Amino acid sequence: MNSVYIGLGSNLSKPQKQLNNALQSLSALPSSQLIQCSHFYISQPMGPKDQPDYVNAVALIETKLQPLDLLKCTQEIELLQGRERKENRWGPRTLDLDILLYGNQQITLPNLVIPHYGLKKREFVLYPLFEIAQELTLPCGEKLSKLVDLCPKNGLRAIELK
Ligand code: ROI
Repeated sequence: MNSVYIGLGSNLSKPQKQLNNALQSLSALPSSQLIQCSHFYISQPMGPKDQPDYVNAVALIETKLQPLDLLKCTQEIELLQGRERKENRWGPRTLDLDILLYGNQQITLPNLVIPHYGLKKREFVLYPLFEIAQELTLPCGEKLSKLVDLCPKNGLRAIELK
């Protein structure tokens, strides 16, 4: 089994519902188990500001799926939840699933780079990840706690559970 952290993000079509649906789908992946998910967080859009705030979270799964098979599955979930190909790179989206970390592996393929390139700088990835993995050290040897200390929160806040 491999421990894999997945970043979830949405800012269209009821973002919290999108994340809940995605977690449901992740929990149903073959040869996998959903172990944990962070709180949901409201975050300011990175990129153009003329789009709604995002809801972000990070989930931990244990899986026997190989990285590219897992990528195929996460892309399928994105498409099932109305992700459109025409969405521009920095524009709003119904669902983003990013494979952030796959065990301690470093992977560089044309369609898959792990650790995810945004991981070290993005508050909406670092803080939810830190919530569920306080002792984590990245494959490059850097401590997650150090990266979090260096990263401004930018107004990021956990959504209150009702
Ligand atoms: N901004 C935030 N806050 N959260 C995201 O998940 C997110 N995803 C994106 C871009 C457009 C870069 N901005 C984001 O893809």
